[in-house]
Amino acid sequence: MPPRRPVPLLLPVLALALALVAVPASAASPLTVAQAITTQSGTGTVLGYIVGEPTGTSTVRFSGFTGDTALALADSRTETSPARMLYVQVSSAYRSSFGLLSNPSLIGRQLTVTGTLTAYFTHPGLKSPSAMTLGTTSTPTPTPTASSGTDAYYAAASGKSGAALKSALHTIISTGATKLSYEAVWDALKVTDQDPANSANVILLYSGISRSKSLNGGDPGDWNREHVWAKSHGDFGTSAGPGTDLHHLRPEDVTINALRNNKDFDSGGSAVSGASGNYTDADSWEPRTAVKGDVARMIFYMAVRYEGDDAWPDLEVNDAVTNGSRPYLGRLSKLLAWNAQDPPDAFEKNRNQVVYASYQHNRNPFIDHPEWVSSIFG
Ligand SMILES: [Ca+2]
Ligand SMILES: [Ca+2]
Repeated sequence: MPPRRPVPLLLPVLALALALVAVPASAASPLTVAQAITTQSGTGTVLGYIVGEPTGTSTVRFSGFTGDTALALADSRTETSPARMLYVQVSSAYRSSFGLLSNPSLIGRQLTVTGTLTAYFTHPGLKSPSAMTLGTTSTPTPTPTASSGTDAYYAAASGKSGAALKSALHTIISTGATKLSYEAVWDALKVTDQDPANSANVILLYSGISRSKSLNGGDPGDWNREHVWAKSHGDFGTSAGPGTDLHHLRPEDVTINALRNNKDFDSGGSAVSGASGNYTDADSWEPRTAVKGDVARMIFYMAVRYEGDDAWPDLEVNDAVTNGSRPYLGRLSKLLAWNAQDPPDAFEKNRNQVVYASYQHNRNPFIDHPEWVSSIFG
């Protein structure tokens, strides 16, 4: 090839010209939240994740929102430090679409906002927005950053295995966890289990049916709150604690929920009418293939979360299907196999993140690290 002499000369010139153009053109390349925090002057466009509702200079509400007038943006969906958040004023024109009281499911969504970069609540902020646009997806893409983003959360478990890992995880997921009321679980499930294809609906766990959020209740055709760890196994009821723990509560059709009853999990039985792919016999329930791993990881979470060091029984997994009201749930060998055959997907990962960021502020470690199941229970 002949040498193309002008190109090497032009490239630095072009790069310089682009740099000069790009700096003031904030619309072309939005600021990160970190950049916006240090650039508190003029008009700017910022891209970040909606993580909460500012209530003071150094306080942000992550659930139970009380107003539509302000939201907090961060560069990470899992950010909990207000110091790394930008406080955004939601002016009246935007409140019905972007206020968190009216739209709690916006937590975790990406937002692009243009406005005046100036203090709000005596905190780095953005006021008088002239444009607000949501990102295109509410489901975090399962990128490597999703797991590397939780490294700090699991730091105390680093390098551990077996009983030591279980103990470390128990401390991590119990410390500072928020307990919901049973009533609050209704609204939470409408967010955690929202149908990604229809924001008016939730996905029912066993049946896989997409059903209107407004059909929550106790009548046939309604959906209700299924305790995947059956609440009679330890008899923990529905006061704030294991009976209201979102990590194992899922929407399910009232009739299907009653059929599952308090059975342990195992393979086999007759096909369940109204819940395709599920099987049941006198003493066990086999969930559909797509949620077998989800069920297993919920059960393993419960066994680690509840260790008998609080007001609640020590829940444990065993290989039986005749546990009745004892604080055990089986069958371990099947749950281990299901965890391996059905790894976490985007829906399950998103759910874990929403429970963490918006409600309980604890995670299911086995969704972030399914390999820890065999280390502890294998
Ligand atoms: Ca699954
Ligand atoms: Ca336990």
